[in-house]
Amino acid sequence: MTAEHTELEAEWARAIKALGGATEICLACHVRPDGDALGSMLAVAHALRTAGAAGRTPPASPSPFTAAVRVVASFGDRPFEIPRILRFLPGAELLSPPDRFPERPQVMVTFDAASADRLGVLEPSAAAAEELIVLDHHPSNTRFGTVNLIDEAAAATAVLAFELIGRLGVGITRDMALGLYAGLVTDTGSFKYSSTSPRVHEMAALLLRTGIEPGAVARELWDRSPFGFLGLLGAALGRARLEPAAAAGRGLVWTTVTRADRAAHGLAFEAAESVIDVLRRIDEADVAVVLKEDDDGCWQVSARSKGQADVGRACVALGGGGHRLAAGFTASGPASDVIAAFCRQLAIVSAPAGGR
Ligand SMILES: [Mn+2]
Repeated sequence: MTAEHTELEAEWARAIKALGGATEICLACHVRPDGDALGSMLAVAHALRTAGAAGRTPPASPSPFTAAVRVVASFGDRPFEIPRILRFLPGAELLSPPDRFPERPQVMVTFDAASADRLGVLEPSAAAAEELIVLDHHPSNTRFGTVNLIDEAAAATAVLAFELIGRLGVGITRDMALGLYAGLVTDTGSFKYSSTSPRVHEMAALLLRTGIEPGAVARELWDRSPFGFLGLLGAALGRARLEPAAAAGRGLVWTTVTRADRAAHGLAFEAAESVIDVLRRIDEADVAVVLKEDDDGCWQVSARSKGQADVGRACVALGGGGHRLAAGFTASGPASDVIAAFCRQLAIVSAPAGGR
């Protein structure tokens, strides 16, 4: 057993103890949640409701809870809206808007948030929480909790949420499985990315045994768009640029999705999310970048690498976060300046092509 593993084991014990002693548990995932953030949180919300209720029954049950538990779950977006593609996840009734989130939670758990500012308007609640359990897998995590369950080797936060549910002694139901599976397929790109370990498929197998339908999940997450999306995609792809010299000569392809594009087709911000999946196919570029203009006029920048460039380090240097092959940051100003700044960071973190 490695020292790292022993340390993580001690954190798990602290987490279960803190949860078991709580009468109110407040869950929060990062703003503009993706399938991993919201899916993991909802799965744990379902589990806590089960385990918390079990706390009222005699000690024969494996539940660590000694009293009935109230569960609050939210994320710090105003307006508070569940992203359209995630509305199929069971548990919307378990969510409350951030205004109803306790200002000083007894025990708070965060999901898939690499730093406290990713909690949006719920950041002050995290700072004031008596016990703050951080569940995450981003290498850039700032360890802002009192208990940090951070495993960079985990393919998704859903892997850690699955582990937590197991340690609470709760059996996985179909509702929990849908959330966890959404997290797993979101963060592994439907089992396409190199994070797809044997452990990922083993977990997926256990989830599928609850009867969830993987085809239906994929259709909800990726294979649906209103007709206007084609117009937005056409506009974004039409102004894509290839920068062959970027990323130490490995190439970078980039484009923008503006507010005007979205307004022209009546689309919300999240419609821009899948544009990166087209750009990242391009053979001439190791790196793909999409600048998505949000409703406040800021660029939400998504970056992907095929394996050579470390876009995570470049994004962290620009105030963002993420993984080596998938990361992001926020910026303002002309798009070409933002790309130039990103390319400078990439040059710093990239070894020359052909070298090591
Ligand atoms: Mn994640």
